[in-house]
Amino acid sequence: MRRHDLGNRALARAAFAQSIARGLGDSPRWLSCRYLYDAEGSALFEDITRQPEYYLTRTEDALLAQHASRLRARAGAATVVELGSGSSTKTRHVLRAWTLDGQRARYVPVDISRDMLEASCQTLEREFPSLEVRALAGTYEQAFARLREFSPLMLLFLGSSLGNFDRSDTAAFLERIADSLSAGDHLLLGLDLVKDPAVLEAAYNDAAGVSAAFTRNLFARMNRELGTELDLDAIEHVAYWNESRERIDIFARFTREAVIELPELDRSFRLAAGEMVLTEVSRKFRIPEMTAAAARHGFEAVETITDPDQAFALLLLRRRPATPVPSTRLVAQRLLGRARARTLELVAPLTEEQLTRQHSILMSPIVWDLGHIANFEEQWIRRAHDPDGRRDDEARRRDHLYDAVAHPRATRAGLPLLACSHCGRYLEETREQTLSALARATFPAHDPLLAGGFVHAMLAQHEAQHSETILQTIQLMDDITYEPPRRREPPESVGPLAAAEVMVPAGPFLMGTDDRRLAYDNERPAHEVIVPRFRIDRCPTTNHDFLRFVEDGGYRRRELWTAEGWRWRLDANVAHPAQWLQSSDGTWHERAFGRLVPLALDQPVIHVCWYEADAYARWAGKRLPSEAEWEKAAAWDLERGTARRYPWGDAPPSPELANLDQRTFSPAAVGAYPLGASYFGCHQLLGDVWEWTSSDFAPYPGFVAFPYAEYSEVHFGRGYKVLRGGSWATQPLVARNTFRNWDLPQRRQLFAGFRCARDA
Ligand code: AVI
Repeated sequence: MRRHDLGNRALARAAFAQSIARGLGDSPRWLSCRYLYDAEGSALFEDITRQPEYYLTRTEDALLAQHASRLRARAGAATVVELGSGSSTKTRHVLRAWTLDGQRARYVPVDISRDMLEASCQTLEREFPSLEVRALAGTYEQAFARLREFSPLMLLFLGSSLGNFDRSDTAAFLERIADSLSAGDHLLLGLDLVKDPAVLEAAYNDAAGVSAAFTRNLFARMNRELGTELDLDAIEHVAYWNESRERIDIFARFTREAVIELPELDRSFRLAAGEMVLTEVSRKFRIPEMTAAAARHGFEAVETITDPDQAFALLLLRRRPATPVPSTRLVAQRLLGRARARTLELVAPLTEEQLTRQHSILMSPIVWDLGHIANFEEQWIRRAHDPDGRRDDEARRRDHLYDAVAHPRATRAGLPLLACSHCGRYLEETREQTLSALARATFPAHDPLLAGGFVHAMLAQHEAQHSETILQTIQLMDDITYEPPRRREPPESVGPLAAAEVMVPAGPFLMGTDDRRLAYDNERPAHEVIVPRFRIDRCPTTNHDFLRFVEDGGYRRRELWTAEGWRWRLDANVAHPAQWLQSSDGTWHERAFGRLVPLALDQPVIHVCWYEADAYARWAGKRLPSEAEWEKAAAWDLERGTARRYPWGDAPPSPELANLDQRTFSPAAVGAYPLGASYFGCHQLLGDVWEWTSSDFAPYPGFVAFPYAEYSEVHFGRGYKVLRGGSWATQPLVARNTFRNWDLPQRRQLFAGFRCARDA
């Protein structure tokens, strides 16, 4: 946790600037309430809690004083963990009850401010001699990963702080808490209740003007930390009851035009006179709705405590035993079933001849891919379930025939491959054996092949990857118009994006993953990488951009190419991307699955090799991103200090988020997936086109080959370049921020494009 401590001043400043750019770049504009609480803001908030109109803290404090021992009786001698502990004042009532008569107890305050934690730890240990204090400095999200260590526990989230999230964030927050707690752990929420709007509005518009000073301090903080020169006298505090959303909305209203410059991000925002920026929401709760929401996230209500005026509530919840997740067996069956259905669907329109012929020396005949899928499955199921089982000669012959290392792609057509019908039977029979082994399988934690269904997920991923290879082969067939059984139009672009690039600040991030269920060995282990500040394009390079390079003589200008790139360019004798064609009247078309279509200028360029991407980047005065830069731009949430599984978060891919899953048969226009943007605001990082990076394929520090060296290890240091992100032809099962693909720099058959980066 310490490593990503946002207490580091430079990092905290960068996160603040980034957050402002995210909020002011949005419509309507907002600013994150996280940043209201610097030292000055926290002091002002303490002052708010003492104002006569602000009843919340007083009421909650009285409820805790009166009912702490009851809570102790209900929750048992659990460790008390508190989110956003601040100075831990209200918590003293709880700690008093927990340490009554010298009972030993443990308190784990979580706060972003290390200074605050150190000060309050010392005082608390002095005040409560039988209390062990274990502070966690970091964001809530970082703390969630550690909660299991402290179970049985009672997690406190007091002060109605849950009200400062908007509705979707509340649900996500509850879900994350539920995931991090163990069955039987408790959650104590302090909740301000819906009441007379006049009382509520007064609480956020105190007569002494402290609330106004609190809002204004956000801009004073910008002036202090980011060097903006805002006139604070021209900023008004506006807070009123939003009836339909049952919350107080708090705005900063600019009485004069103002400009917020963020030079480190190359961003500048003009705020018009009269413009209001949302700085905070403070939602008010109804107990039945809240207990229902908690129930949806796996909590049962244990106790509800309110004051006589029903102004405020303490809601004690208990984590129910996790609802049984679909069993490992069921998941394995589903993954394997889906991958197989897709393979068969994709090859269904092809004739025997098309399946058997070698269409390009770069690709296998498709029957080889099919036989290899079956053989790979046959071998791994045997290794997982019957490692000592004997292989007869026939089986060994099959193993040799479909050995990808022994037979390079160009030679595979010459092998005595199974005919299509035999191959179909081989796939079917192998799958029957797999499913019957699966029906009897256990998944012992000590067996890395079987634990969590690893080997079955690996087989499904392997087949999913081959389905993309098969699509590459079909794209290279010159005698067919391929009509897929199912096709979907991608969404339309929401229009040009405001900035062409985003700035990613310097600092550490966690690259890779420790996941052992789905991730490949080359994605492991998660490790800290420090990347200097850089700029990266918000979208992949489009056909429009690439055409400008072509028309500017990009393929003729030696100075734009590396020595090897130029050699390739001369040998291959190319002057445009692999599937482009120019008509005699000068117009450009693109060949896609046997169809000639006008070149779609707003789509990412596709079927370019690394050399072409590299030359383009040089022409544009940029460079390709390293894979660490790509992954940071895709995965890192600077404010939470955690990595996302997908650019948009942890929710699985869907057709609104990314162009994946072999349905569109083409990249989508840039700007078509605003909901899929990453924390830093990059679009279309997953799906559409694989993106070439500047990096050579190499192991991460601490890499261990598993379960076989031929997947990754034998390819390290062999001149392969890494691609990231996945294309429209990638199945969601193999699309994630940490996934690494690789190929030689001259290869153009991949559904690959790129985006550029540059130093900042
Ligand atoms: C911290 N939080 C629960 C306060 C509230 O009431 O929503 C923040 C606050 N903002 C203005 N006044 C109080």
